[in-house]
Amino acid sequence: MRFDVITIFPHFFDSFLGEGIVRRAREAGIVEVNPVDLRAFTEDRHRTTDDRPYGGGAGMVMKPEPLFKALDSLSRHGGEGPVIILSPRGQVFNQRVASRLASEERVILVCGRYEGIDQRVCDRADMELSIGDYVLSGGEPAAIVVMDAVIRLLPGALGCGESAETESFSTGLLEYPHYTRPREFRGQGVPEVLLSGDHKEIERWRRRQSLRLTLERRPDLLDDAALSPEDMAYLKSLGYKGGRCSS
Ligand code: 9D3
Repeated sequence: MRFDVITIFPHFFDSFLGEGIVRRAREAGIVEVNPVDLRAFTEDRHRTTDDRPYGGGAGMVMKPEPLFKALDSLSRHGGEGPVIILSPRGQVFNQRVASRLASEERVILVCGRYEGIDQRVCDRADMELSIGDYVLSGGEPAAIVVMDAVIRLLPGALGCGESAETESFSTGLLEYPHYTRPREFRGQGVPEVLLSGDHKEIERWRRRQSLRLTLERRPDLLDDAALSPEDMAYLKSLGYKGGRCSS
């Protein structure tokens, strides 16, 4: 798979590309990431990529000409795949979108800066993606989030011990608490059940911890989780009022 990332800060991606899973995936030829310097597609002496908004108002808008030139130059090198603009007004990125993108041969990401991007560029794109409801300084951190989530889904990207969640989060619930050595740390022990060697009991404890945490922190996830009658009984004992078909 190949990502082309159009940006005015091509070096923003250096550490992302140079470390960890992403570095390994690149070295293994599983993914190619090509930061494209938008300023290379400007023609004026100041290499201008933004201008004042028609209609007035605060802030600057990214000019269409350099972005169109960058997109044209990329699509000339073979079929282009979806063009995706990172934008706070886009569809919110999630694991489902990541899975869908992981099946593409090529994706072009456009990182905005300033208040926004000329609408004619948005009209040329296939979709806009946001990574959530908070304000970033530009699309670059969002592009990293999207690429990271997609790359780890590519076959062979993770080591043998690691397993990628394929659809949604694997169980649809938050993870249970993890413990490792030492058995006592600064006066705090480890739940007795985890030391018992009773695998059935351990599994039951972990499931209940997952259910309890999800109910406390992310009750919205319970709507789509696959819950057994035993799960439902446990949740009800904790005061959970929801369940299938509740509206
Ligand atoms: C005043 C309206 N602002 C929108 C919330 C303007 C604005 C703020 C920040 C326009 C662009 C930006 C820069 N953000 C991104 O480019 C961005 C983003 C984000 O801010 N939050 C979540 N996802 C994304 S993806 C790209």
